[in-house]
Amino acid sequence: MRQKILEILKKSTDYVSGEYLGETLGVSRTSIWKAIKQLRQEGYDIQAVSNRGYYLSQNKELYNAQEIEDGLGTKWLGKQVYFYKEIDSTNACIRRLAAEGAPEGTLAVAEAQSAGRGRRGKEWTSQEGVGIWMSLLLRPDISPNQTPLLTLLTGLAVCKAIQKTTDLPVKIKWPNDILIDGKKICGILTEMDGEMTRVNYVVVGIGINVNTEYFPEELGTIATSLKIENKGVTISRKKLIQAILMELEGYYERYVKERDFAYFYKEYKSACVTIGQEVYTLGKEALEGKAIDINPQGELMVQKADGSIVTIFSGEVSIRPKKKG
Ligand code: BT5
Repeated sequence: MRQKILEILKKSTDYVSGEYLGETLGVSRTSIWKAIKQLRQEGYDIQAVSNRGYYLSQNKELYNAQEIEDGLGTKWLGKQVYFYKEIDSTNACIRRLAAEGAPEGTLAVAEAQSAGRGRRGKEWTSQEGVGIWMSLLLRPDISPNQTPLLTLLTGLAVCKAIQKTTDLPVKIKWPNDILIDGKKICGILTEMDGEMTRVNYVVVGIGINVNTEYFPEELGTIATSLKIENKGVTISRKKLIQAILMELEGYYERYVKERDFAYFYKEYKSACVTIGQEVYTLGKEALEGKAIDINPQGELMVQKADGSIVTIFSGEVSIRPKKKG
């Protein structure tokens, strides 16, 4: 009933009487008043004036499950939303929901994360109220070694959605970062649960600095937010989530159907900032060279100083800053 009341109030430019609401929804005026009180507790700014009724002020945008579901144009992705004021990590949350049998497309969103993480246990700073911290549950019928491609598709979807919503010059740093002018605004963490040859489920975690104004010192030079880059103009998190889900649903359906990254790699390449740069990786298989291309399998091709070409399927690649002067 709360949802129906909200729908009516959102459409109306004037007060709506309790009597009208009661009649339309087939309930008593007391039930309407109780529902209104609950909506107010959830943060909706509803004014009540005797003899006139109820009026919803829509100056302040709310961010909750209902608002994300409202106006979401997808067929199945994000149709079941779990929303938390604070959670450890939305990726961990989706794992728990997946273990309980949650359906494909389930979305977890949090205002804040107390243990947001990046790859290999690195910390992901998830300040309250200013970012998109969300994870999706996918159950693709693909082999485990194809799952890194889901990171690339997600990156592409996020990039497209930001471009459509803001016009900002976003680029992808292969494989999982989205940057503006070299600074990170989004990271993607894809985790898989499965066996050697079978995927049980995949969790796609997306962290976006949307309306962040200040970063902790250690991120100051490497991170930025859409708001900072957008001349201080606040960006709607719910609209951005809806745009991302729309883009991603399209890419994912195509990928799972065709099982081929070749359909996307040209688009990915044109959004990718890594190509043409000097790059290096650390760790056991450390290497350095020039990123010369991305192949139709989504792998990064790196040419070493001796001219040989190595392909990297997934992992951490750093871009060597250009020398000044
Ligand atoms: C990532 O890891 O970039 C993946 C981040 C995924 C976060 C989402 S939020 C929702 C979901 N739930 C989770 O718990 N995680 C996902 P990686 O490439 O390993 O980058 C981690 C590094 O990024 C850190 O070591 C910092 O240097 C930097 N970093 C941390 N917080 C950041 C932020 N808010 N903005 C930009 N950079 C950040």
